[in-house]
Amino acid sequence: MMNAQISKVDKRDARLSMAYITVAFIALAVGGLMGLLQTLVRSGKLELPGGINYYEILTAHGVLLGLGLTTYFILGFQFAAVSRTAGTLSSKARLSGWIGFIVMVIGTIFATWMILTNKATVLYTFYAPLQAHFLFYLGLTLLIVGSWIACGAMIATYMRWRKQNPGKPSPLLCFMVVVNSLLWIVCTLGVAGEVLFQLLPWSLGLVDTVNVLVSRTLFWYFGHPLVYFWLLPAYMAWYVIIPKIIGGKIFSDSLARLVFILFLLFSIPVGFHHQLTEPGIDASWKFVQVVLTFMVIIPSLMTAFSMFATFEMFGRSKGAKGLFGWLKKLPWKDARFVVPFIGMVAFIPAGAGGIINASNQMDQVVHNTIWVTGHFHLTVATTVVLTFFGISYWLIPHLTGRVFTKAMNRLAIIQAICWTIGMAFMSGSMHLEGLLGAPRRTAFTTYGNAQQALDWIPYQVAQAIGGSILFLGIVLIIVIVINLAFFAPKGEQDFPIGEIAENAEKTPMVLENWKIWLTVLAALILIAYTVPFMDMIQNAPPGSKGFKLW
Ligand code: HAS
Repeated sequence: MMNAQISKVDKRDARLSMAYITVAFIALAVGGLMGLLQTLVRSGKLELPGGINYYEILTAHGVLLGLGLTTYFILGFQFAAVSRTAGTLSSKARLSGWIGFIVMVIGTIFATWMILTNKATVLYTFYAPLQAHFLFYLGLTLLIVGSWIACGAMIATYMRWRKQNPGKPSPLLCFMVVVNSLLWIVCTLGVAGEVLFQLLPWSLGLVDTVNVLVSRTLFWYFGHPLVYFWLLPAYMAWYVIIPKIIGGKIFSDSLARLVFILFLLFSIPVGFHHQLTEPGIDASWKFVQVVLTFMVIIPSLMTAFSMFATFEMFGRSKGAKGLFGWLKKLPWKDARFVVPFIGMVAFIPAGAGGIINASNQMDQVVHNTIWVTGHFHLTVATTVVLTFFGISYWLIPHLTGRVFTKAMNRLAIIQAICWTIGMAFMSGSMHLEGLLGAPRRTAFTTYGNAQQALDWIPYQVAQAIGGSILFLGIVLIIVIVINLAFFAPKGEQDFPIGEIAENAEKTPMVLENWKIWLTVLAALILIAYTVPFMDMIQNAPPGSKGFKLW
């Protein structure tokens, strides 16, 4: 049921949402510059000036883009989505949103300051035994705590709606925000535990060792659901907003809700698939978590089906003939559709790469190679980020009382073409070079024999070409975003919300029975992690102290 009467985000909520989105694009600009420098260094064509450490800019690139751009944009988008569908935030919820924002910004400043002063050159996964200054870990803790406060405000607004509309399914977009917020809160418990009980005391000198296996397991308990925390806002736009933009209908409300519930259940108990080559974890538990990983592929396949159904239903309604006639009926001149669509198409090879990663035997070939870097530059840096750009083209003018002009629409399509070409060069060559065994996270692949390094140079030059084109794409998106926020003509830009197709099934209320879903989630996490985690504690390396975390 759409709350159709709310058509505009309240100005006060719009300011809150824009604050988060502004920080997101600042992170994109700085983090993107670091990415350009990385590809130039790796091509052997650039020496970093002033003895800047390559791994310092690699850490900045990963933290600012992987954790900064995504988290701030997602929270900004989710606040706008909740306000647009479940009603204007209460003053308490809005205040919590601002408190969360301030806590996150303080944390971001600490973490970025430590990175840029070479006191936290630990990459975005901050694996021990690499150690950062304690302010880096404190900064990350504040970033997460601030995001919890923000998610709490969104969930409280959803609960208010449910109380005001007993027995009715909540607005689909608001339901999706709640699932993504719950997923984020549950999965960040892992990394919060790692930082608070292991890395912070260790970096403060309170303990002198750290149980590395436990720290990595807590990180990857968080690390894979992190990618779905990124993906689900893109899916929100695909399911609820794209149908409206193309002039179609949402294929099925209950399928969309079920997809999100499946992500909530299966995206968390799978972290071992990042640790398949790791000693100290019994292979049978790795097998259990790989099976669960393959479960989490299913909601994406359902999404592919649902998108094709949405497009075809619309095309047929416009008289499309033949197997693919509906493709012609889609709005190919509208950046609000075309840019996320390119993200969808990119997700086909990206997802296939994920399935290769998750396949134990094949992962032995690609693990820790630059293939994995190619994988996530397709998934998060193309599918998710291009969808975020597509959302920005209507969301930013909607929030700032301006319009998305024809000129900006044209520039947005040019930007997406630039992104696609740059990423084809960069991610494509990363995948190929990874298959040749080139390691990831290295300034310059001189590992192994010199001949090998020479073999890899052409791929790194291709990455530098791709990275430079991508950086041009970043300049373009920053120009568009600044224009839409401050210079585009004043006016009303619609916040598109799709309607459910007439013949769609009625939405079963069980999908909003959080007691059931959170109980199943807790059971899956306990099944997947209890025994192997106890194993890590009981058989901790000699000299470990206390609860064997150190
Ligand atoms: Fe991944 C590593 C497995 C999805 C991001 N992944 C990473 C890392 C990142 C990342 C950041 O199992 C590196 C972490 C690090 O630094 O070490 N990944 C998967 C699997 C999926 C997957 C099984 N990954 C993602 C998404 C990400 C992301 C989404 C970010 C947003 N990934 C792994 C594994 C590793 C890994 C291992 C560790 C590797 C190692 O050894 O270290 C699945 O969710 C993928 C399912 C998706 C599909 C595709 C469905 C297609 C759709 C679009 C259809 C197109 C349409 C348009 C409708 C099966 C939905 C119309 C088209 C027309 C042509 C008309």
